Amino acid sequence: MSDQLVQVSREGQIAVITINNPPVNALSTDVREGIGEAIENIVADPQVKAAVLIGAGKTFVAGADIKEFAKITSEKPRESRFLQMLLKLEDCRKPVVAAIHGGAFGGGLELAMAAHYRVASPTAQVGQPEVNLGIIPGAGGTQRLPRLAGVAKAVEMCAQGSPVKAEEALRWGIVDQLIDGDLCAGAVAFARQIAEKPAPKTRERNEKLGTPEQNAPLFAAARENARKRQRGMIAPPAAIDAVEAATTMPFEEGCAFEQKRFLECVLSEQSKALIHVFFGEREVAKIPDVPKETDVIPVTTAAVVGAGTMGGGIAMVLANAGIPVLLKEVDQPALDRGLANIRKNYANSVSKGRITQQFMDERLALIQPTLSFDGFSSVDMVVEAVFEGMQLKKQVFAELDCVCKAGAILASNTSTLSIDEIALATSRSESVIGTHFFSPANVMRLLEIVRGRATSKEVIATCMQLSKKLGKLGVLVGNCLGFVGNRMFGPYRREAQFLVEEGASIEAVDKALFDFGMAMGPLATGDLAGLDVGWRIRREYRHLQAPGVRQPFAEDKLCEMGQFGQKTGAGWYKYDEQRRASSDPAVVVLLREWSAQAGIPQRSISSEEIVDRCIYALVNEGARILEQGYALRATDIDIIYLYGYGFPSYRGGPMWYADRLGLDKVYARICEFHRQFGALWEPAPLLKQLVSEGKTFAEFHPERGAAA
Ligand code: T1G
Repeated sequence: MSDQLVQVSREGQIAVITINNPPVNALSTDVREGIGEAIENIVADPQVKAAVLIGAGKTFVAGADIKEFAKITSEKPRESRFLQMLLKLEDCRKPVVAAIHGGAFGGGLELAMAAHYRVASPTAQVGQPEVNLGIIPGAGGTQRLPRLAGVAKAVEMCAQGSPVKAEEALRWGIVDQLIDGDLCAGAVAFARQIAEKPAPKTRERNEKLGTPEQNAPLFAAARENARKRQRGMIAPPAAIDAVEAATTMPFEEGCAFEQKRFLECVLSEQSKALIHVFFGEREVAKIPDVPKETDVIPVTTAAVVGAGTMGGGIAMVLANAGIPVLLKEVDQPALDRGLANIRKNYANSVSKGRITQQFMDERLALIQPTLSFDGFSSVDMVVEAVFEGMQLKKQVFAELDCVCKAGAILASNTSTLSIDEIALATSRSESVIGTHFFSPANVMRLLEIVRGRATSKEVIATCMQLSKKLGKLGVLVGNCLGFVGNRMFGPYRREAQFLVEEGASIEAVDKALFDFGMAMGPLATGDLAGLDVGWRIRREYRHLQAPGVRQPFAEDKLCEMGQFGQKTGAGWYKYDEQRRASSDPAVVVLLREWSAQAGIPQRSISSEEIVDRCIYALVNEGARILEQGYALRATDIDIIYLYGYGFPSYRGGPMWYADRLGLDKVYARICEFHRQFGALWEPAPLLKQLVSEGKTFAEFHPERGAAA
């Protein structure tokens, strides 16, 4: 087996060891053994003077086989066979050159660093992304990288997990040379040059490890940065500790320290959650009834109707992907406002060094403002982003139906309204789909793609594929009120309001969810998004509310007072010019009055109850969405909540979180709330069913024929 995965060929006196484990040459047990055997063979072969280690296919090595982590069951230190293989490679007396193309990530970079030299194609990337999986490098990465690149760069790469481009890797001494053109030929030529030279061992290169005095501020800054930017995650601090160990311990001891921290992390709930997210991000792209080979419609030109906050952001997303886009508004002042906003956003990114002025100018040139539908007849796709009202949207779609060419995709950025009803305004429902971007559209990664009853598979396949090109994570959902994300967010924010009406303070509710790991508390999130958005929708759908069922009143009352949140300088909190929030005593007083008028007894409420009511409200509604088939998998809901609603990635998403807690425990708590608060907390039938079957959301797959 290993000999297919690792092949050895010869270029004269240079052995070429090729790792061939598609699609990303993951270092499975067999691959690792194959490399070990190859090293033994070249050592034993007198003809061989040096060797090249290279990956077949699109990349060098994407790291350890993540699927194998599930086999690790105890923290008992174990002799890492991978570490041993790397020591054997490093001790090989014939120099080995790692030739990197695509990516050398995690164990892939550790393998390359155990080699004696590293060359790379200019487009290659290297990195230690393990923290994104809730772990740390486990095969000497935290010990060899600081010896090659210095402590500062190593701690940044291991704690933040971001990839480094080849040019920068060369600058930091991680790679020794960039090879243009044929990488293998270039690497063999390089190997010939160094064949007679001594084989430098990375583990013996201590000159870049610095002194405790030099390193102390570095590690302090790295820990502070991790505390702020990777709040709640255990792997980044562990990675910093391991790199620090490299500066205070001999190599072998440093590796043992790293191994111990690696095992702690890989057995943690956080790592299981983040690995679920890793594979989930890839699984959401798979639509059971829309196979990979489904025809897609080329989208080389586009148009956006509405240059408001969302329309402008969507136009930027399309332009950033190199797609020329018409941006239509109803009048010049509105168009000017939209364009000014776009320019401001780009200028902001230029000032922060995220993009170049040239990139900004090129993108702006792709955005063509217009006040008419001229030119719409030739575009491949239109995204409508006008005000959230059914009448207006149907009017726009009726106009698009007249002006757009046959086969053009007609998409709506609605965040709640029925795609099927919007499609009725056209003669081509099969071309109508929902593309729900999240604000700010040019920043948020999530794209909720809403399948209408008649939407064709080609249109679905096209939008799923296009989402990747736009740098978005496309998740396909069914057409129900609020789709998946907002439909679940309703009960979540409902409970947050109820808790305040029952006596919890605004700050306590937001703090409890923030401490749970949400990017922002539910009430502050309302102020950011604008309380009036939900208010308008509640008023439009008041007729659907079940009579006699308790409804939150606080936000409606704030909106009736014109307090829509940040955009009006006051909502749940009051805001200064820099939009910094502070508590608003006037709102606190009003809340108590409103609760008294509503006859709601006040009580002190624990943060545990606050979290349970908000998060379990998400889970219960998620279960309904699954059983009704508006989401393909529980994983899809998790990915939506991570990338659209700031749910902590290290908890895996609401459905995964519930599965790990134990659905029986979640169900029992929801039954308790049902008894205490009534019909709104009726447990979802699916939850009850899975508990009775001892199953999890992860094991549940809505039968085909459901809406999503
Ligand atoms: N293990 C197992 N499967 C993997 C994998 C891996 N390391 N990397 C990718 N896959 C699968 C993936 O699920 C998908 O499967 C297919 O390959 C193509 O991937 C010892 C402990 C390299 C940038 O974190 O970031 O090393 O969906 O769709 O967009 O210290 O894959 O087709 O069935 O992502 O071109 C550290 C993980 C591991 C890098 C390519 N390494 N991979 O992106 O393709 S821990 C990583 C990636 C470790 C050591 C430690 C990306 C990629 P399917 P894809 P892509």
